[in-house]
Amino acid sequence: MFLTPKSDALFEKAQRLIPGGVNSPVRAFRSVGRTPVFISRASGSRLWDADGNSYIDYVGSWGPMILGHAYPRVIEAIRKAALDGTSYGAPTALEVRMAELIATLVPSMEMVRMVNSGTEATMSAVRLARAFTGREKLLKFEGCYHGHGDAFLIKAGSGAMTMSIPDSPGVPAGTAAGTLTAEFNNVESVRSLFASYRDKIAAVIVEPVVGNMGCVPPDTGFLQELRDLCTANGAVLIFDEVMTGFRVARGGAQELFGIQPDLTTLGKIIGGGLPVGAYGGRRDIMQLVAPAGPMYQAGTLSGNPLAMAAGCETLSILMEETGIYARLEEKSARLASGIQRAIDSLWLPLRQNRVGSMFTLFFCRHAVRDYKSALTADREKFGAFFREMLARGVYLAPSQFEAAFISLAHSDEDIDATIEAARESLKAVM
Ligand code: KE4
Repeated sequence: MFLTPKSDALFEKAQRLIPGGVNSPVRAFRSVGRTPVFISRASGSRLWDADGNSYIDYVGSWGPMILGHAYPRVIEAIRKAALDGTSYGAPTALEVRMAELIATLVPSMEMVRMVNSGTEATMSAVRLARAFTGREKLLKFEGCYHGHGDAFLIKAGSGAMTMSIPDSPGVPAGTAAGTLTAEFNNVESVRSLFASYRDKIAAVIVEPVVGNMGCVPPDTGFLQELRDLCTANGAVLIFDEVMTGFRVARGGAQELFGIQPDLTTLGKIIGGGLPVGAYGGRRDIMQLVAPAGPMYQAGTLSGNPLAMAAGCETLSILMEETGIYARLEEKSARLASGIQRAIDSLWLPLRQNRVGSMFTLFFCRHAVRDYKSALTADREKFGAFFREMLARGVYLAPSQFEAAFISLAHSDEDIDATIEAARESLKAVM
């Protein structure tokens, strides 16, 4: 019997003090029909909850933990940095090192500014694109999530989609009017918006591989079409690689698909689990950012030494160790083919989408390639599957509209145990 009395008591208390008992909505497990487990520690591929239950973790803090939890070199880097103090509010050599690593691994990012979250990165990148072009409209895609900035909470994905509040109250009508929405993988929907708003669109922002309506890859040629349309219309192309950066390839989705955006936003992996975001790109655009230029953006803890130490160590490992992405691909392919065998043996109407080590199992019989098709998934069935897997010691992303992640720490035994748990869980719910 899978019991979580300590988590339940903690959640009871948390709800009196924290909205919904959590500090980020999707953690509340609301769409998967049970209360959350409270995590007490993590190591490698595993989490332990307050009741001592252990789980094979496929959330990885929503992407950052590509090396696995508590990776020794990263922990040591944080420990050493902390002995020299935790924050100075002044420039440090570590920030220069981080900028060098990013520029080396993502060559389109000629200059970069560190911030403290993916939301800050995307908000700043859009303000910069508006400053650079003198235009106001932002074009985003239904089901894509770029953080909780006002301009993005229009048909947003991730937790907003999970909770069916893709258009949040509190966003001023004027702000919402500044955001145009197109359909992912439908270049005609983009072309027609450019035809209607040609010289008013400052930027197109896209998750080059969507993680936030569940994992949805771009159709062949779609990203190139976006690149061409932005170039032809003088709009800034922003790749939101907060999730895909250093995840789907060492150089992110822009390396994988060979597309050069004008600006890129990063987060998650570049912090090694500490709060970090970044935006960067073409030098002629980035030179507008204060104090080099007039576009204002600032942050007390931007470039925090502990976060830089964790991030630099993580990126250094990803850069130094050969074969990391091949090993990640082997692990991911092993898991996907094992789950596919379970699906096929049970004749189930399920779909898997995967790009590298990010994936989603959709509870629907048709291909999921955009917001509309993602919405056809059976959330009840996904919730039941999630609960069955959790009880079998497998911690999936608690929403049908999220991506799950594999780390270097996931062993063959972890993966084979996950496949067996999936087979039993699918039998139990379908
Ligand atoms: P943060 O502000 O949460 O650091 O980053 C926002 C963000 C921006 N862009 C993309 C592509 C993202 O995936 C995110 C955040 N991702 C979600 C998971 N889908 C964070 C999890 C959460 O909201 O708790």
